[in-house]
Amino acid sequence: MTSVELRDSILHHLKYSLGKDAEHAVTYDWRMALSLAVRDRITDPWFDATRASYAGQHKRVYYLSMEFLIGRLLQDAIVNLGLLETAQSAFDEIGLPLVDVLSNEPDAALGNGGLGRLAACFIESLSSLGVPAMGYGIRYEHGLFKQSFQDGKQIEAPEDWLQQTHAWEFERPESTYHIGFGGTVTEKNGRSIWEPEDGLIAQAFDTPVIGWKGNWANTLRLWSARPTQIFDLDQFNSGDYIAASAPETLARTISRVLYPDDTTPQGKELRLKQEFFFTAASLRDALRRFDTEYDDLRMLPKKVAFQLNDTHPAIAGPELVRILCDERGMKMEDAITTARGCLAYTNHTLLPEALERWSVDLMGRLLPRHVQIIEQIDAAHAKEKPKRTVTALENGEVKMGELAFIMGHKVNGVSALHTDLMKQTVFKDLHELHPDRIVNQTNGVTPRRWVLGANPRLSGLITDVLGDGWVADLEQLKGLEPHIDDAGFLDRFAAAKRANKTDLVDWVKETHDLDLDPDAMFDVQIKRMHEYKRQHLNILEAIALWQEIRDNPTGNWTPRVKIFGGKAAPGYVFAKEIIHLINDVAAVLNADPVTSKYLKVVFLPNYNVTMAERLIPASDLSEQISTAGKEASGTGNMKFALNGAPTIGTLDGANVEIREHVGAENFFLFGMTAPEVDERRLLGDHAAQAIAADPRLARALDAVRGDVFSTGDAGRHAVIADNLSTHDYFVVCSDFTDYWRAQREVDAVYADQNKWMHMAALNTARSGWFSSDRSMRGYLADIWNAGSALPEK
Ligand code: GPK
Repeated sequence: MTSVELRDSILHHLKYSLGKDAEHAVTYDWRMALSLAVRDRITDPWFDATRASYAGQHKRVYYLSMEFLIGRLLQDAIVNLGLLETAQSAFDEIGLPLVDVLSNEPDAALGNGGLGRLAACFIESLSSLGVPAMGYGIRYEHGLFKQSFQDGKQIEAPEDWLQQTHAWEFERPESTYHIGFGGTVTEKNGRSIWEPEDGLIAQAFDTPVIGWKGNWANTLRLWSARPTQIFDLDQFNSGDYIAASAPETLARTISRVLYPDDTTPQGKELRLKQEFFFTAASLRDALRRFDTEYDDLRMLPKKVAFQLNDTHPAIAGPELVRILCDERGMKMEDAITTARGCLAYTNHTLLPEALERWSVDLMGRLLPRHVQIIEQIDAAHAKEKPKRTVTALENGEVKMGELAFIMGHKVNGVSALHTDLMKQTVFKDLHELHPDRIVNQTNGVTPRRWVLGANPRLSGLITDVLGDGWVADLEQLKGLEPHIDDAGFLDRFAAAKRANKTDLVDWVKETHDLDLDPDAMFDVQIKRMHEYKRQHLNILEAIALWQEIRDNPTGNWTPRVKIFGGKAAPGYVFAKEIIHLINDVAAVLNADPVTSKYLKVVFLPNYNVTMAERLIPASDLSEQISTAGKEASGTGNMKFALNGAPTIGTLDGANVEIREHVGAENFFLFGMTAPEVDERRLLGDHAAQAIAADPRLARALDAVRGDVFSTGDAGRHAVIADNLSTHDYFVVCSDFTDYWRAQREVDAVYADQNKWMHMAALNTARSGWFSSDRSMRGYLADIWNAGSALPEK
C-alpha cells in the first residue's frame, strides 16, 4: 500500500464513516479514520486465517482470561502491517503529526497487571505464529480505574474507554448465548436437567488481532451482557416505566466493570457471576464451532484446547462436564475424561490469599448443578487415586485451584522457580498424585510491541546490524554480541537511550511540570503496588541515600532519578500508604536545594500500558526487588532487559532466568533466596535485628516514623515504620543492607558510562529468549499439542 492509497482510504473513511470533511475533522476523527483504514487491511488476512483454520481442520486454541490488558491497538496494528512509514507520509501530506493521531487512542485497560498483559502478548504471538486461536474474555464497559493524586494520596476515578467508539471491534448481534443462574436441578430419564431461574444474554464483540507482517490474524472475542428482555412488560404496561427497566440494569452490571484487585480476589457474588458468564459463553461458542466441523464429541481433545488463565475461568471444568453429560448424553466419567483432555490451567501466584475459594452456599445458589458435578469430579478423582484423596470441595468451600488442577491435563507455572515452588507448596499433594501434570512455561513478552513499536531508535540500530529477522525470531539478538565492540556501536546504542530519555524528560515536563536531568540515571520501578513487590524497600533506600548526601554534599554522587508508577487496589490500605509515603518523600527531596541535583523521586500517576511503552525504553535501571518466592515471574523485568536496562533484583520469578541469560556480571543481584527468606522469618525479631545491625536503615525508618515527610501531620507514616520494625512479613529490613550495597555498585558502574553501556547492550543481546513467541511454542508443544497453520518458511 502506498501512502497515497492510505491517505485516500483515510479521507474516504473520514467522509463516509465519520461524516466529516478534512476541514472540520478533529484529531479524534482522524484517529478513527486511520483506524478504520488500517482495519480494512486486516480484514482479508483475518478471513483468510479463518478459512485456513477450517480447511486444514487444525486444532484450535482458546485462551480464556478474565483480563486482556491490550492498551492501544492502532500503532501495534500499523507496525505489524509494516505501514509505519506509509502512515507517516500520509499524515505528513495531511499536515498532522502521526504521533498526535496515535496518542488520541484511549488505553484499553481491561486488566489489572501482569496476568492481563500476558494474555495480550500471548494473543499477539499466536497470531504472529499463525496458530488458529481465539482469546475469550469480558468486554468491560469500565476498565481499570484512573489514578490521580491529591495531597500525595491515591484518588480513583472511573475509566471510560467506551465513551468513544471502539474502532477495532465488530459487534456480533447474532452471536449470542443465554446464560442461566440459580434455579433447580431435576432428574428426567436418568439425566439431570438444570433449569435456571434467571438469565441473561452474552453477546460477542470481535477484535481482530493481526500478527507480524500481516500473515495471520486471530480474534479476541469479548462478551457483553444484555438482558433477555429490555422491559418487564407487565410493569411497562401498567405505567411504571422506570421499574420496568430494572432487569436491564441488573443484567448489564455483569460486564460493567473490571474488579480492580490484583492477586487478591474479593469473593463477591458478582465476580462469580462474571466468571461463569464469560466461561459458559466461550465454551458454548467453541462447541458450536466444533459441531460445524465434527460429529464425534470424543474428538474434542484432539481438536480443541482451552487454556485457563488462572482459576478465574476454572468453572469451565464442571460446565464442560455438564454440557457433555447433561446436554449431550455422555456418561459422567467419560465427560470428565473428555473435558480434562481439553483443559489446562496456568497458575500465576503462590500467595495464599490469591487462591480463589467460593462458599458452597453461594455457588450452590448460583450454580446448583455445578456443585453436584464438582462432587462427582471429586468422587471420580478419589476413585482414580484411592490411596490418598485431595478434593476441590472441602469444608463448605470450592477451592478453584484444586478444581482447575484436577480438571486440567496440564498445570503450568510461569517461571522455573515458581513452578518448582508450586510443586513444593500449594500443589504438593496433587503433584505427588500426578507427577507429570505440572510443567513450566516461563512467561515472555511480544517484541513487536515492546521493542519494535515502543523503541524505534533501538530497533533501527538492531535492524541496521542484523536485518529485521529478529522481530520474528528474537534469539537472533545474540547476533549483536560480536558487534558490541565495533567502532561506533556502543555510541549508537547510548545515543538511542539518551534520545529516549530526552523524550521522556520533555513529556514529564509537559505533563507534570517537573524538571529531570537526562544525564542522571533513570531508576524505574513500575508495577502494581503490593507489599511483596516492595516499593517501600526502594523508597527507604532513597531516604537513606538522601540522608547520606546531606551528610556529605560534596561527595562523588552518581545522579539519579527514581521513577515510580503503579496503582493500588482501592481497598488495599497499606499499599495506598506506600504511595502516600513515596509522594511525600518526593516532595521533600525534590525541594532540597542541596541534594536534588543528585537525587529526585517522581511518582507518575495513572501508570498503564501506554506509559510503560514510554518509560521502559528510557530506563537505565530496572527495579525487580520482590521478596524471593513471591513474584511468580514478572514480565516487566523482561521488557527492561530487552530495552537495555540492567536489573537490580532478587532471585525471584523470572529474574533467575534473566540473570542466567544475561550473565551474572550483567545483573545486580542482592537479597535472600526463597529458602533463606523462610528461614529468616523463623526469627521472631528479624526486623529488629536487621535494624540494630544497620544504622542507615534505623535512621531512614526514624525519618519515616517522625515528621520529616509528614508536613504538619507528624506520625502520618508511622504505620509503615511500625509494620517494618515489627513483623515485616516481606523482610524489607532484612534485605535492606544488601540492597544498599548493590545500589552503590550500580552507582559505580553507571559512573563509567562505557562499562554501563556495554552491560546494557549485553542485556539486549542476551534477552531474546524472553519473547512470548518462545512461550507460545512451549505451550503448543507441551500442553496443547497444536501448531501453526502457516506454511513453513
Ligand atoms: C498474578 F495471581 C496473579 C494475579 O492475580 N495477577 C497478576 O498479574 C501476575 N499476577 C504475577 O504476579 C506475575 O509475577 C506474573 O508475571 C504475571 O501474573 C503473569 O504470569
